[in-house]
Amino acid sequence: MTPQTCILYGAPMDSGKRRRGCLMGPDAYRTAGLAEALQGLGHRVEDRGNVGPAAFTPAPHARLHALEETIAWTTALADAAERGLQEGVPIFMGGDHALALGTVLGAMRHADAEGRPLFVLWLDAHSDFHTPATTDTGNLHGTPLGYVTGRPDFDGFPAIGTPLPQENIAIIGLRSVDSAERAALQETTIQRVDMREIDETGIARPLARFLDRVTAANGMLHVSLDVDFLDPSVAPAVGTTVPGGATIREAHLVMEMLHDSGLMTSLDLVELNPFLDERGRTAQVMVDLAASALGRRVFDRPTRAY
Ligand code: 5AB
Ligand code: MN
Ligand code: MN
Ligand code: MN
Repeated sequence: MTPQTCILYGAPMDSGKRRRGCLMGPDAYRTAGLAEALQGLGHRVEDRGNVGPAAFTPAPHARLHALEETIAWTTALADAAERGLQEGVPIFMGGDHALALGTVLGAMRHADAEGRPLFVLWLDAHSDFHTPATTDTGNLHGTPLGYVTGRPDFDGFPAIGTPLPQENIAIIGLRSVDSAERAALQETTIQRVDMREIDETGIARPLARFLDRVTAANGMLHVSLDVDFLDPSVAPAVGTTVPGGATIREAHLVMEMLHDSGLMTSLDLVELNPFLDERGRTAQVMVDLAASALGRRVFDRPTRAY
């Protein structure tokens, strides 16, 4: 296995939705031993501590929750991601999924500078394709894919430059898409893999199809792993559980295939809410999945029960 420089950033962002607790995520990953797990695989690991939002002035807003704070985080995380990518594989320990507004933007800037296309793999029950104008809940953790693809109404957010091409995105694990998102998604070329397709064909085939496209384009690959990609029975610590999610086996297979591909250039671990966890089991599952994406083999898996 090729040793890599893994750069850990805590992103205790909690402004992407109303239910609190994701701000404890980074410490849960540290407690569950993320750095040690990656070091144990032979990687160089640096924990750069926590990122914080740029300065902001909160303003009351009728519909959107914590808009100014979310924009301030987006600015700071885009900078961190762009810098981290110059030095290694940045791994963002979230924090809710609104953090990807920033991390994907930073990855877009970096890929642009490298003259390479960026691809994004979104592992999630949800499509997170809203805009500030279409979200019913006002929770901006449901908007990052809308933002990076250049959908309208992201007033006040950093300008994205050239939008991420739709055909460079795959969303795997879908089983909860709002009607406004569905209507918009159907007009796109985003590769959408729902749980029915996974049940019918397995998860490896659609993933391999996507990874082949990344390879063919010599692309960089940002992976965004939402805890609710997993079934709530194995990953209860998330505010937006949806039954019928990926199993431990499916999730590890995805991570192992990512490692074998050698394509992953940055990673988000998002939506862990340690306040909702059971003796740290969800944090532990997420650490194990990150380790699989960085080279842990099936026979290295601990026998610990989650
Ligand atoms: B997550 C919902 N579509 O817009 C909304 O967890 C849920 O980052 C969004 O995937 C879930 O609020 C956002 C109902
Ligand atoms: Mn999400
Ligand atoms: Mn989700
Ligand atoms: Mn969620």
